[in-house]
Amino acid sequence: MGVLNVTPDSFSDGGLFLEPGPAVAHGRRLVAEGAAILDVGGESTRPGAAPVAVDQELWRVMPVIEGLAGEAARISIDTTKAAVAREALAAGATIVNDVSAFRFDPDLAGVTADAGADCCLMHMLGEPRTMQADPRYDDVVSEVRAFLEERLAFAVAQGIPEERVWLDPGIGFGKTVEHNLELLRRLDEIATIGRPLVIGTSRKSFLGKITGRSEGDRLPGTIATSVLAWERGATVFRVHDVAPVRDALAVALATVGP
Ligand code: PMM
Repeated sequence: MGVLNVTPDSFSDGGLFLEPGPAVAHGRRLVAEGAAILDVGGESTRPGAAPVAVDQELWRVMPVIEGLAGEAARISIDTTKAAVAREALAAGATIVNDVSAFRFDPDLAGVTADAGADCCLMHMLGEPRTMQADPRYDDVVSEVRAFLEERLAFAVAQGIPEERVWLDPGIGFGKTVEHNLELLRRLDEIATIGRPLVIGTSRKSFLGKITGRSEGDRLPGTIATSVLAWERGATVFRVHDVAPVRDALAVALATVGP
């Protein structure tokens, strides 16, 4: 899953692809690099980020989705808003990636169900504005696991078939470095829920805290964590650098015996 942020303020690619032309070109590049999914987002979820109005978000993402609708990759809309998902799905998106796991907009699950779309439900402690202010858990893995099971049940109750739900522990969303590492260490416990597991470590700040590297130099950490996550059950990898992560995963996969 290649990251395509059409935002002025996302932490590593904010402002790079605000115009539809460069954003669509970048999406095509990610497909050429081997992305099976393009995750298009118009609202930054970085810690402390301010919410974006529906109109503004639509204005950012719709030309990009329309421009990429014919490409050889599925399009996922990274939004918490039903109104944005509705338009995106009508224009060709087939996956709803909601970092709030249907908590922020009561209508988003219904829109997803009606469209017959797949969805990715992610764990976040609270909301982006406040999530990194002293996050605490008794046991981060069992709490994230219980949350994801509860949101999966909610989605099914709202009419989304279980087979259409993917889950994501939400690396960096209301978590300290230790919480992120514990989730990666014990990711197999979350995989036992039995739904496809999405993981997004790409260029995130915990990699910088470990290596001392800035955002553009965190690819080795992204690769290491993606391969470890694959070994522990992840099957969808949300990354900025598609080609190198794909190569790393291809090599990891080749080590599995016949
Ligand atoms: N991370 C970000 C945004 N959306 N969605 C999912 N499912 N999982 C993630 O880890 C995730 C996400 C933040 O990263 P960005 O600013 O690079 O988009």
